[in-house]
Amino acid sequence: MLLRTLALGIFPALLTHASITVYYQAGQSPLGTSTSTITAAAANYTGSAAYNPTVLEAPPVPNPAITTAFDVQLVANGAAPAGTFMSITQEGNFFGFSVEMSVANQVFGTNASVLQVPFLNLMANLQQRGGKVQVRVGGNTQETAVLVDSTPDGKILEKDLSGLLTLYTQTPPLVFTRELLYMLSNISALVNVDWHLGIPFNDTNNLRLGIVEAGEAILGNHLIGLQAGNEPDLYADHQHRPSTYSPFDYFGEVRVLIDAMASDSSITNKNLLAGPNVATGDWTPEMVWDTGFVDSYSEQLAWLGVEHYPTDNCFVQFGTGTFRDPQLTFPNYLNHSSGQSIVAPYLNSTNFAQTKNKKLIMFETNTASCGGFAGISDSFGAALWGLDYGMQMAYSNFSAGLFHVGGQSVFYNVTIHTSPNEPIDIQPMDNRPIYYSALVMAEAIGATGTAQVQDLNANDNSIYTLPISGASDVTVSLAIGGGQTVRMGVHLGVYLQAASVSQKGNITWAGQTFGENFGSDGRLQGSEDITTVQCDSSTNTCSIKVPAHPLPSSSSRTAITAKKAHRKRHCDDGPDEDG
Ligand SMILES: *[C@@H]1O[C@H](CO)[C@@H](O)[C@H](O)[C@H]1NC(C)=O
Ligand SMILES: *[C@@H]1O[C@H](CO)[C@@H](O)[C@H](O)[C@H]1NC(C)=O
Ligand SMILES: *[C@@H]1O[C@H](CO)[C@@H](O)[C@H](O)[C@H]1NC(C)=O
Ligand SMILES: CC(=O)N[C@H]1CO[C@H](CO)[C@@H](O)[C@@H]1O
Repeated sequence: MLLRTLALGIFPALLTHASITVYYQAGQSPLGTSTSTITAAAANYTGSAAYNPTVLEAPPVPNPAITTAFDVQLVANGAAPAGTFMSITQEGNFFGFSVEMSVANQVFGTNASVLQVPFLNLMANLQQRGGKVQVRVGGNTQETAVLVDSTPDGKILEKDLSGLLTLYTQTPPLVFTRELLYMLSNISALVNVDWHLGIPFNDTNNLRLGIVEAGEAILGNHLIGLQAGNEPDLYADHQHRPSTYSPFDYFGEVRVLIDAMASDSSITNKNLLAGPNVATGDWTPEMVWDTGFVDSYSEQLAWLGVEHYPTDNCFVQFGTGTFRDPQLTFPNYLNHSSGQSIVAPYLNSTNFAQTKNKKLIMFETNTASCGGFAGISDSFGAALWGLDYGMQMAYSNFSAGLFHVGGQSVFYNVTIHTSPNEPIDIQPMDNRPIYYSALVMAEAIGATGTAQVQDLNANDNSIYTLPISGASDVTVSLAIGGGQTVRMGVHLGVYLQAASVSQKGNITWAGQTFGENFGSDGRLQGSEDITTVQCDSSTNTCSIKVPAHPLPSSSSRTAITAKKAHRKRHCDDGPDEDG
């Protein structure tokens, strides 16, 4: 049983082994004394989005201030306090990744014999905590991907930049070889990673099932899902289908796919499909459910899927849509409402999925489409946001949330290797704050497969993070009810912290870190820093302190050397790749 309270800032969690985990957001800069601001270097920066140096000002403390001492009553054995529910059981691979197909060779390796070692370490960190990891390889670039026997220069994938598909997505057509799939398979031979692949849907009159045939043959049981197309509700907007294209048309195309797979003797498992993978842009999921999609294809559907970003930054990437100032947008990511409002349109669908005995996955998400925001997507605030949103998805009965990696042209990558044009096995990776969200989530949910997540609406349902002044430490009194008792002095706390929500890099989880946002080998550095939480067995409560500034470390840390420094709502594409 995993119990969780409140929003960004304080997540006391009671784990099965009765240790207490507090995910801590440390203090933001006090109002008016913010030290970091957009520097001249950032203003003049012209490089790729992934290395944009913009550091925003930490938003001001909520006004009125939040209550700094409050009680949280936990109820034992799966019972939920009034007004909140227990989620379905969740697995340790809940928080996974979505990797745009065109950047597979910037994340996983060069080919099957040259794997990206830091990536293996990152997956191993998650496996150690959650037992397994899931990664989706797909996105807009899956739609035109063609499996070929070889490429002229021997690479595992090639983009045809001269053949940009449409004015709208600017997504390059892609060719790839079986070697890409061998690379994934060789990863799974070392770390417990399962894969979702995407079936190209650009031309369902001439389906290309090579990725299904080869994917199954090469990945075996590590292939767990096959997405039937990507964001079909945007096909008309992206000019990939006529403007009349409807959920019924998509329904019909999936029938064509199922029939083609049925008559393909090279495909043994015909029941791994995932759909409808709507962006929830032009269609709601209900519009697809109401075609009879799930009942008609129940046997073939292993997963139900959606994809969504809370907002977009298309104005900056493409000059279209609404300009959103990152500084003014930042506070939207720093409260508990953000995750709740992204998830709200899907609550009916997670319920619907349960009535059909299916699992709903958020196949692609991150801070904002069209690449995320400078100074938000790569800040500590994004780590807290990703964790709160991930927990909210789990609480809301999604079965996974996969955070997107889009390449050098986006601000939000979870991890990406530092120099894509150099041989990469010895290259460090750039680990972004969202990876810490994954780490914490894997540790909190664990590998039992029995964890349930609950939003306790703590502190009178306050949506806000902790006060930003060091004078405003918060103390949570966690009371354990229902006959469970606490033992004095044996409870341990670990903190996720940084000096400011706007900080890039040098985040710590239990005292350990990947250092700066740039250049890590994927191993956590430093010794684990675990705090003892005082519990009182006479009152059955534990007092958890959540200071508004970073705790002094109880151990020394090894610093890592830094190496270097939808158009409208349907623009979920970066200029080159991404989602
Ligand atoms: C894999 O990539 C390495 C480094 O670029 C190269 O030396 C090797 O020949 C490649 N292997 C294959 C099978 O293409
Ligand atoms: C929930 O989804 C089902 C299936 O699409 C639909 O029939 C029902 O009307 C939806 N309910 C609400 C409240 O939207
Ligand atoms: C999640 O599913 C459980 C089990 O069906 C249900 O009791 C709970 O209300 C659901 N939670 C939400 C937020 O819909
Ligand atoms: C375990 C596994 O999948 N090994 C594969 C690694 O990749 C090579 C191709 O380069 C395959 O031949 C191996 O089977």
